[in-house]
Amino acid sequence: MKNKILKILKEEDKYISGEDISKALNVSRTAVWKHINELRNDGYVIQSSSKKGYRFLKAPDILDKREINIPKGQFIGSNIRYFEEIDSTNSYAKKIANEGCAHGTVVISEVQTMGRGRVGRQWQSDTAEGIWFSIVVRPDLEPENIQVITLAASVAVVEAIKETCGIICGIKWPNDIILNGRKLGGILTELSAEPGHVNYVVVGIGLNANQDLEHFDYEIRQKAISLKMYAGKSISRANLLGSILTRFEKIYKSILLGENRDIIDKWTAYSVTIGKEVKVAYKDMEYFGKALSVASDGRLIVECKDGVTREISAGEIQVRGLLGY
Ligand code: BTX
Repeated sequence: MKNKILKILKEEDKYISGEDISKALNVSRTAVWKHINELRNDGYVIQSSSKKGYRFLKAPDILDKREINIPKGQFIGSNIRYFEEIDSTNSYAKKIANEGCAHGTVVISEVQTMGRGRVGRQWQSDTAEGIWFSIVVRPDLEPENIQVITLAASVAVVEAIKETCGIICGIKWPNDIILNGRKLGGILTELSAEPGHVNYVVVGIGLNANQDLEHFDYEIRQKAISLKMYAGKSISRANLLGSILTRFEKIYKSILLGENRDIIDKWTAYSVTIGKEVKVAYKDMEYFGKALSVASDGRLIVECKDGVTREISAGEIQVRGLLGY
């Protein structure tokens, strides 16, 4: 009921009397008053006047589904699991994916206590000022073609940041979102597959939104950045998240139609890797070379100094630009 009241207040955008709300929802005025107080306890700012009734003023900065705009018919985010705190949204997403959760389910947490990066690295996400979430999809693709989904997610993120914040970011292959030469975000894609068949893919996205520099652990202070640090003001996390989900769905559908080339062209346009000198570290070997392009399955093509052109897959290899990012 309180969410129905919230919807009415938001749609009205001016004062509406308690009586009108109670009539619209067929509940008593006391019930309306009680639910409005609950909304206030949730952090919503609702003005009241004995003569005019109630007026919606401001939503709290939360990533609750009431604040994220999921257009009708969109499957990504039609099912949201929201937590104030969790160990890792990717770990939880994998658990519910194994239990059969719906395609397109999104797991969001305000805070992660054990946020994970790639290859066992940690992802600092101990504050509700970032955006930490995971998307579960069940694509009808061959397991070796999954890497393009990570590229698709980074394109969705960069385009959504451009749309909602007016900030242009870059992408460092395969999954770093870069702003001003620093790391703004990352993507951790985890896969459950059998030969020839993908059970599910969990796309975990972490983005620094409203942290100040002092918030970051000492070890990453030189390389991390948030949107607020760049823009000088806080951004709406809910708007940005809504935009990422909508864009991701659009790009995801085009991958299923086999339109990988479009995604890769977009990814290349934002890339800060292509055309650069890179160092590829694989097991105990190191190769130096130039990143030429991305193949249609998402592998990075590097022309190495030993004369061999190698196709590199993200899971197995780290690529470092020689001049920082
Ligand atoms: P990555 O392995 O590319 O990056 C991890 C490295 O980035 C760390 O070793 C550290 O140097 C640096 N780092 C850690 N935290 C931050 C931060 N907040 N900002 C900038 N740099 C940082 C990137 O892995 C993939 C990260 C995915 C995170 C999401 S959050 C939602 C989902 N759940 C989960 O556990 N992981 C994903």
